Amino acid sequence: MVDRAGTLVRDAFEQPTSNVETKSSNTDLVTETDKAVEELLIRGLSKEFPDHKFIGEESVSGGQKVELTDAPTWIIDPIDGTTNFVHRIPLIGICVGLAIKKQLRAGIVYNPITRELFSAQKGKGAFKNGFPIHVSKTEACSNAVVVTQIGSIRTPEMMNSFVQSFNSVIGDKQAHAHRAFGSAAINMVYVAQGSIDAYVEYGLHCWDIAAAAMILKEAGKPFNLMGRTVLCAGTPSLAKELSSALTHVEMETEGDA
Ligand code: LIP
Repeated sequence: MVDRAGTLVRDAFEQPTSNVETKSSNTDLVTETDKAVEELLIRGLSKEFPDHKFIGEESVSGGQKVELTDAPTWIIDPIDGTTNFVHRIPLIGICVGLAIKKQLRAGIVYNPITRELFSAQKGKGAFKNGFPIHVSKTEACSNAVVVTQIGSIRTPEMMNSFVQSFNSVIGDKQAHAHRAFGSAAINMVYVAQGSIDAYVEYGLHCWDIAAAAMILKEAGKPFNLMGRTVLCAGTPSLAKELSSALTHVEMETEGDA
């Protein structure tokens, strides 16, 4: 099913951009392809699992409540990195996560452009195109490639956090490099495969992170799915050092969590 969704996204990626709409703000984009992919995934999964529930980015934009209950729930972001998709930057992820009793059980992040399929199931490890992946062993910020990302929320608090944290991590601590790939899921699976050492972003939603969080969790990282913040790193000492260098933003949890 994710395969079919991938074909849909790849076909659209090869055509000129059309039908871009904005949602909560001018920096929050959606396309016909986002909606079509979400519909395809929900239709297909409901057929196989009629009792299961769904949290989908575009369904929530259409007015559905974010409700994570004990029921098996598929958490879907049809295209994580919609702005990349709109600008034809090939860093996007079709994200499908499964939570049962509010615990993540499985996750898939598929980049249909690069044909990289990241997957994990609880207790079975994390994989890319079938091969095991692992987080990096980097301990110190001065040896790390760090992703700090700002999303669609550009409040003064958010901007201040981003700029202060950038100065502190990249300037004061002299991290090896700064990157930002424009998709929470891609940032996270890159931590999972050890290409980058750490990633921080505030203001995310559960659909941005659920599938990739499962992949990271398989590397032993605890995760608050509804917390709207990601701070992940290959090692606990890097996470600790980074956390003390960041200007944090307090986020309210999502839904009733
Ligand atoms: C996007 C994220 C991106 C983040 C944006 C947004 P979308 O998701 O993956 O990294 O910075 O705030 O949430 O809207 O492309 O699915």
